[in-house]
Amino acid sequence: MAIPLAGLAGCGVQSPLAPAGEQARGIASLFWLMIGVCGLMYLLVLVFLSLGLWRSWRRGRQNAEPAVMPADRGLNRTLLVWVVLVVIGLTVLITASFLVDRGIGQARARKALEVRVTGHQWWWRIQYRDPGTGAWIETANELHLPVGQTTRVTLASADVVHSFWVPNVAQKLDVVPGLRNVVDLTPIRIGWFRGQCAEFCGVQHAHMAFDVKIESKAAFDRWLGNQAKPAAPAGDETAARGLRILSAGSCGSCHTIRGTTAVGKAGPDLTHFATRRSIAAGTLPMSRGAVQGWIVQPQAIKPGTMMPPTPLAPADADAVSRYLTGLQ
Ligand code: HEC
Ligand SMILES: [Cu+2]
Repeated sequence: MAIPLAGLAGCGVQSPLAPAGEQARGIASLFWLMIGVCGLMYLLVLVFLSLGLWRSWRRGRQNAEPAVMPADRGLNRTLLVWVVLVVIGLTVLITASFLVDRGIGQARARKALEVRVTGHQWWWRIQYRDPGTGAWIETANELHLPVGQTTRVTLASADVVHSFWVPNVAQKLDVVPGLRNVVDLTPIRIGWFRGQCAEFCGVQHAHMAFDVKIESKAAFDRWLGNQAKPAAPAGDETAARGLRILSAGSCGSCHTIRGTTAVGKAGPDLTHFATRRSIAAGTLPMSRGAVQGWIVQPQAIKPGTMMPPTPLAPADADAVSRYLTGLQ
């Protein structure tokens, strides 16, 4: 029932009305219940209002006196029915909202996959706890979730207040400096979705999105296993030259590419950059041309971003993009 409406709104991949998570499903059912109860009350008010207007209009035409007496028993009875209706409606809403909240809280008791997400102006650092070794595996701007299993996300901020929200999967939660907030995500449907920072955090707030992939447990394990590995070696001579340019330049002071000399922490981990679907927190689709444009002129694509422009000769930008798009 909910899904076609969300489809009409044209935003199925970033919509709380097209649930792909246990938590979002509860919230969506609460939404429809509220629409139902409040819509019914609204209709009732309109019906009685029209009736009243119509009666007074008719009376005006007949030049009759107002028919309502101060001690009108009918009026008292109607008011009583109305009060009872309002109380029942509010009780239904309060009970439902309490139950949905309890339902969302239940996931906290389950064993879960641990993920840390850190909000930065204007991108997301994402770290997975390796279930085998307990080590943290770092990536950025793309969250993978195994379907049918709870993932517990601990939120932190490196600078200002952000808000972590994957509308299709769960409720939104603020990302506050100095505070560790925790949200549980239990996906129920496979697919690509979109998360978005939901708290204004500076000029590029709108470009602080992330891709979310819900996949089977096997596909997720494969993905995580690959993310845990060091970077792939350069595939050809151009890529090797790209790696040399990258290592000689400033890139490595801000970015980590595990297995190379790049160990910076100020920007996204690029070890498996090419496995991502988009560039710069959902701003550009992943392609060689977009990577080149981003490296040379990030300020033109995302004005104010914390990455400085790097003046590279076209052939050098081409080589660097060749290397980066080979980082599977
Ligand atoms: C001063 C630190 C700094 C330097 C130097 C720097 N970057 Fe960045 N880089 C960043 C930050 C911060 C971001 C995230 C920007 C955003 O999305 O708003 C970023 C984003 C990126 C991305 C997109 C990553 C993603 O996950 O979408 C790529 C690719 C990249 N940088 C490559 C480079 C290369 C290549 C160089 C060297 C030519 C370089 N960077 C130099 C800080 C830096
Ligand atoms: Cu933000």
